[in-house]
Amino acid sequence: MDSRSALNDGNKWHSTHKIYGTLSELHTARAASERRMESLPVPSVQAMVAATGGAHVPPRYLRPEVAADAVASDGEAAIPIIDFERLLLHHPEEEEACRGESARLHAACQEWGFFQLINHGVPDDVIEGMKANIEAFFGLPAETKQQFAQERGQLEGYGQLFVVSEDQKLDWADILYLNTQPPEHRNMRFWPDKPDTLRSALDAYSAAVKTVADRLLGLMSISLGLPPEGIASKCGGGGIQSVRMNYYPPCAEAGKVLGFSPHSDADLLTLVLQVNQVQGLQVKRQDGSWVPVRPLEGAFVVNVGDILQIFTNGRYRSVEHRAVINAERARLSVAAFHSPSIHATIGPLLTDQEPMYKTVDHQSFMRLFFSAKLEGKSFLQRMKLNLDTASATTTN
Ligand SMILES: O=C(O)CCC(=O)C(=O)O
Repeated sequence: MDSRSALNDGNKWHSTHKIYGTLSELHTARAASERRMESLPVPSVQAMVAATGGAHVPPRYLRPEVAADAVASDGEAAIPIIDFERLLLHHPEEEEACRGESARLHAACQEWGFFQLINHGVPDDVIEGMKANIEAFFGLPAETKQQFAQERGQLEGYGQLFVVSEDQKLDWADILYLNTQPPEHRNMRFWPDKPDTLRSALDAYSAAVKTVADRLLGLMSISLGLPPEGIASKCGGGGIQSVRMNYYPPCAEAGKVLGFSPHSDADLLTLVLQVNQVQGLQVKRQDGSWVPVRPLEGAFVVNVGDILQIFTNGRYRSVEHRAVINAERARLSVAAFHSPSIHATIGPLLTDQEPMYKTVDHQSFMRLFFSAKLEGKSFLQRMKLNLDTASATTTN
């Protein structure tokens, strides 16, 4: 997930037609692009649960297919754990430890697309400040939260994302979605001033997390055989960040709903903070089963996004994930999405193999992403080149 206030500048068609493969792709892309980037308004799930006690689940939230999914049991499989401090070791006698950790990071991005990052250096008070403020925000009365509700034609604010039709199934969650970095991309209209420390807590948190993401991208560049600034140099100067704060209320029929539909993230790199240690995030394995993430206290869950998969021409994997619901306890998480500037071009930057993906401008990429409902990795599929016709139809 990712949005840019810079994208919300009306419904202009940008001159990207050269980079789409076929006429029908061009028409599909144009139709998506001309749609407004917005999500249809839906009721607050938290308010619904408060009113009904959560015993009744309206049909729009029921997902009977979830019951048949295979979920790995405790101890069966786990996403790798990466130690950030070890990645940064630089004394000669520490070289081996550093090299070993870098190899583990590279393997995690290729095999899992996910890892937990420990010893990341973001101060405890910054993390605790973020957690306390977001818990306090979702604890406010419904009418107070509504003061920061999304408005038609844009994505930021309190509400939901990816709701594009009246009959689509809905996620059992409420969110607060904001552009956070650089500061000039912020729309303070949607930044809650209640609790009164939320703005400063999010400001400190978003800056600290962006620093970690940028350093990880530098280390990944080296692992990929690029100069340290290899990925950053394709980001159009600094890159951008948005933050999605998720509140998943408990549900008496937890096994029949989903907090977050299966999806992959559109960005380069996502860093997720598990706010209250209630388990819920699950990662899809190649055999189709789901592996629950058991959050480590103080760690970030990091995942590769679609843009990094495209940049690395498929070497790093953007993996499908979802959030399930707890029957008794609310769950909260804070996901920070890191993307290139909106003026960047999205396409493979590793050139030692034939390109597997189209090259498009970031603005068109995001419009396509936000104008459809979440459906696993179907969005990334649409970015794939048909290699048989690639040379005739693209400018890669
Ligand atoms: O709630 C979570 O742990 C995951 C959230 C997520 O996937 C997202 O916000 O993109």
